[in-house]
Amino acid sequence: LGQRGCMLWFTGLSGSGKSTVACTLEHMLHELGHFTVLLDGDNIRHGLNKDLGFSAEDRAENIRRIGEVAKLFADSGAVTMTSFISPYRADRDMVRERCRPGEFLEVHMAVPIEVCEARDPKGLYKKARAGLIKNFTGIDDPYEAPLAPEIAVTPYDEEGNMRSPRQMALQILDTLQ
Ligand code: GGZ
Repeated sequence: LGQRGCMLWFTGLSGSGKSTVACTLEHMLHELGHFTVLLDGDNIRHGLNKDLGFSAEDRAENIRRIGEVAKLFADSGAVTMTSFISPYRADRDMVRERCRPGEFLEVHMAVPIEVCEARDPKGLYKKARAGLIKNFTGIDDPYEAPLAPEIAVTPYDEEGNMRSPRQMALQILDTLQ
């Protein structure tokens, strides 16, 4: 952490908890006096990127623009968190290559699809299974998991208990500090 700002790039399936954990972590960082920015679907896909859909090309452009915006904030000293599926390794690596060494930290929400689908908070998996949503990540569209993420967040602890969003955020904070 420190004064320089950085980018915490959350990646994972729909329903993996990216936004919930990023939001929890943002509150913790605030408490510690850090300047933070959180970019997610609500403030990006409904605004800057509302012209983009979910084809591979549009997802790539979505991630490219988010990367550029995130870099502006990170270079201004903010701990910048992004919460997007970002399913393609090449798209994430492109953002990483635009960053200073150590600026880009990939946070993999390593939650199995079975768990995400069982949660299905917005009923999107159900719709995708029924063919009502096409190209849904994990169902009929790919998700390329990071090969060497700086931080991997797993949904269960060593005893097999489900971790809370707070515990997951603390795990990330520990790694950062
Ligand atoms: C995946 C989709 C799709 C398709 C709509 N595939 O759970 P959510 O609702 O809130 O998060 C998903 C969000 C994914 O947008 P991203 O900008 O994160 O995607 S990417 O990084 O791949 O560009 C989901 C909803 O949008 N959604 N259609 N086909 N998720």
